[in-house]
Amino acid sequence: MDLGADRRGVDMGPSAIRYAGVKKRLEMIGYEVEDKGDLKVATRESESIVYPNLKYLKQIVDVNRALAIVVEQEVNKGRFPLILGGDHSIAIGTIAGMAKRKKDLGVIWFDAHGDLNTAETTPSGNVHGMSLAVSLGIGHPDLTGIGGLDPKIKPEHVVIIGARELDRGEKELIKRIGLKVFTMHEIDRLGMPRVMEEALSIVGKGTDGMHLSLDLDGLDPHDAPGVGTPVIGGITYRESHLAMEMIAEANILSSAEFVEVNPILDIQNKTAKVAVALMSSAFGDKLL
Ligand code: 5AB
Ligand code: MN
Ligand code: MN
Ligand code: MN
Repeated sequence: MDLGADRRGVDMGPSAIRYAGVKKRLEMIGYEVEDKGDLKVATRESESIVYPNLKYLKQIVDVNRALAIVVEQEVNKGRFPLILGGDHSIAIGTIAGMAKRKKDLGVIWFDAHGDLNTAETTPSGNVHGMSLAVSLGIGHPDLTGIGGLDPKIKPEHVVIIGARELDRGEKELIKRIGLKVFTMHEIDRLGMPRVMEEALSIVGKGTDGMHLSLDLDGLDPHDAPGVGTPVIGGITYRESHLAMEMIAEANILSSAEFVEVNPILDIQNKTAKVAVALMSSAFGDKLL
């Protein structure tokens, strides 16, 4: 889906990731992979914007309701849900589905952005900049109500990694609810190993599972050029690999999504290939 963003093209992200060989790569390291195909998404050209500060609200709600149901069903079968995006608004459905089974879900939000806006604070009206707030129970009731009325995750179980472009309202919210954010500043100062140690200890404390929500724009645009909202000064390819390897070692991952891959802006499918490489590390692939 790309209805949650202004820039067109992330709806083709899942195709690009499939083309980059995600299934084969995961099978190579020993997983049995079932591709459930794409969810049905309304066509932008046949829809119109009703609320300028919540663009395509209804269409996004529909997709995320459907997503939450599939995610829950797959977890109930004992499977690991891996969601490919698509704009980041799909995290709403993924996390709502997981929350049905995990009452204390930890979340690593790997992103240049906070995705903590609401209809009141958004500078763009784009729902992909609101999905973390929604999962925390903050935002429009049509969004926060997906998969039940309760907040799906608690602030003390969430960390953001890679932030370098936060809006004013997002900064205020972070302070108000006490969210742990490892900005690029902390990554520069502490280094990725320390940041991941601290992050994993937070998301592993008092939790019954962990979700990785990886927005490819968390990486530096040099390494991941095919994203809708690039921000310079990001996490390197090697640092992001280390982060994934440390996630694999922690052995607490229970779901993951890789989002915001934009093939239109990409260079020879590089960003989709990076996404697949990171997935394989997060799933335990080792160099030796
Ligand atoms: B993404 C911005 N904060 O709300 C907004 O790519 C950008 O899922 C949001 O992280 C970027 O429109 C959303 C300016
Ligand atoms: Mn982002
Ligand atoms: Mn807890
Ligand atoms: Mn995002």
